[in-house]
Amino acid sequence: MNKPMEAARMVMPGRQKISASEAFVETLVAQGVTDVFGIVGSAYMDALDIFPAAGIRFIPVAHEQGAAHMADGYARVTGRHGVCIGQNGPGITNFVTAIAAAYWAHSPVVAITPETGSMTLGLGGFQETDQLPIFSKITKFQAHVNNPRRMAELTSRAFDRAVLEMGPVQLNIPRDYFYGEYDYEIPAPIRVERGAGGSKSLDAAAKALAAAKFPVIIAGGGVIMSNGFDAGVALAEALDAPVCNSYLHNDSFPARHRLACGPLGYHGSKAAMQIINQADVIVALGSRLGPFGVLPQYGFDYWPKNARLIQVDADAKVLGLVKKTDITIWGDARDVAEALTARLKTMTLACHANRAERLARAQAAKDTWAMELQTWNAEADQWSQEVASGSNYMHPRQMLRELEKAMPEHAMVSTDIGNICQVANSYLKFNEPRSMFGAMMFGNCGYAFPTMIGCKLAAPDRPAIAYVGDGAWGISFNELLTCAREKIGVTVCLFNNEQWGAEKKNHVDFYSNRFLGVNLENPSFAGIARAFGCEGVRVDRLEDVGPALRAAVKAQAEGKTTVIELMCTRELGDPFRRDALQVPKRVLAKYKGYE
Ligand SMILES: Cc1ncc(C[n+]2csc(CCOP(=O)(O)OP(=O)(O)O)c2C)c(N)n1
Ligand SMILES: [Mg+2]
Repeated sequence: MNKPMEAARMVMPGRQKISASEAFVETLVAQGVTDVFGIVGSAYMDALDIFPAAGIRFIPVAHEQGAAHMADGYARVTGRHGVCIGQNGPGITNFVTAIAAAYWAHSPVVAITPETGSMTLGLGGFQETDQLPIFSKITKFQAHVNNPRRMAELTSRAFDRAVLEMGPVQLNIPRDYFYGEYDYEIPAPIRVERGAGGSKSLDAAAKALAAAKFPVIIAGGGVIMSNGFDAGVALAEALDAPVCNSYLHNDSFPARHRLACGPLGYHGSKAAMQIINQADVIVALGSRLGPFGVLPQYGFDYWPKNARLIQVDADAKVLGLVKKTDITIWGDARDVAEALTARLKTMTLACHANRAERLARAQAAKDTWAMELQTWNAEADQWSQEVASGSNYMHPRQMLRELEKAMPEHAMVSTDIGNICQVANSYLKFNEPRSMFGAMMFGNCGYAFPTMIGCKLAAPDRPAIAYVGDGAWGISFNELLTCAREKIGVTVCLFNNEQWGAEKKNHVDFYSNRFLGVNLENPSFAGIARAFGCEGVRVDRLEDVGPALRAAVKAQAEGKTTVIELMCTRELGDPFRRDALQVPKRVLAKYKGYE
């Protein structure tokens, strides 16, 4: 750190009379904030004005939803807070979708929401809405600064709670409370050691594992959030237990490790499903076992009926919520993994006796799945075959394989919500944590691109790649402006199949191909990218996919964002919500035929 920056990052000592804006900004500094995403607004301009002097970069974006997604990506890469701010009223309501997404990504985002002035509250003035209820179900904590004298205290508490509870928080500040001078002391951040949970439950878990004949580990998001990647590997090696990634956490265990089986869940690894199906004891390490992530796949209800389940999570509220547990550990995934490994080292393990046979079975499942993927070039259903047969474009699976082959080391990849993005789950493999950024369970189209911009800002030396469908791109491409203006280099793999494919698949499967609102007529997205001051290339041949990705990643070093517009056939993989859709039944005569 250079000298002026060091001075900027020195927090005011002791108790002093300073302005409320200064107290706010000093608290951000104390909490380690160096980057804030948002759109400029008069509501907080008094504080914004002094961000540079505090060593805080303000990243102006195109849409506040983008700002909050960027904060989410930033937080998920660093494990530190991601921070976003906006104008009271519309600037704040624009955050909502992205904060809901951050909630289900367990991401410590701090949404700073200046609100209408306290002296006009309720009068229906300019840009007024009740900002607390809107976020009440999508934040872990809401701090409302009810008196400017409490600015530092409540700002600090919001930041503390975001990491304590691992989720977004709201800091609501009436805009007039940025003014005035009061006595403040800047609180030191509170960070707790979580620990491994109770020793009785750890002993019971170790005992169950020692007796297990076929233990299998599910490495969840908690492994990543607790920085427990290596501890997870050590536990797996102590048992020689195969490891499945939980849904959309393909970066929770190294893919190249001999015990790795790949992800469970939608378009996950068939090998992982076959292997966990044989388990007699499962350790769900840092996973809430979300219902969508454990649904039957490929027509296979793989969850073993008689296995004993040891669930470990730092959030007590998710323990036993979805799957009945036999042993329940309220603890930090890393600490629990270490505590279990230490116990197992002193015990005789039944699963060591049949190690060779177990691992051979697991390897066979992995080899079969790898071979199946290798030869799975196109979707086999009738509709997919018809639409693909007349097309010169790429089969999505073949294209995804080319991307997989060209994927650089240390890559960060975000995935959006869409059919091709979900099929990609089978082709995304990582060897280090904090590398995969799925849209998680809120499932909003438009997640991947802004999130990856936040990731890139937090980890500028890592290749940053967003997987986005053409429909979802329409929701999010405005942030190309941010990339061009701020010289942020990311790579967009834009899957152009000229349709909202994931929803169209439901029309095919349930609505007799009555297509409504799913076909897209697109402009040249590569051309639009260039018009925005970014790079744009259109690729419609498999052999060009890898070189295009490599060139685009290289351009990131110069702060250049590239949109690789990948032209795909309209074929579609398995649908998202087979579990939730029913064959339509019509009663009224006027709706006959709509069956
Ligand atoms: C904000 C939002 N709106 C609507 C949906 C419903 N939805 C889920 S997937 C999908 C289609 C995505 O299309 P596209 O991005 O083109 O990807 P594709 O399925 O074609 O690969 C839609 C509309 C959603 N998940 N999020
Ligand atoms: Mg599409």
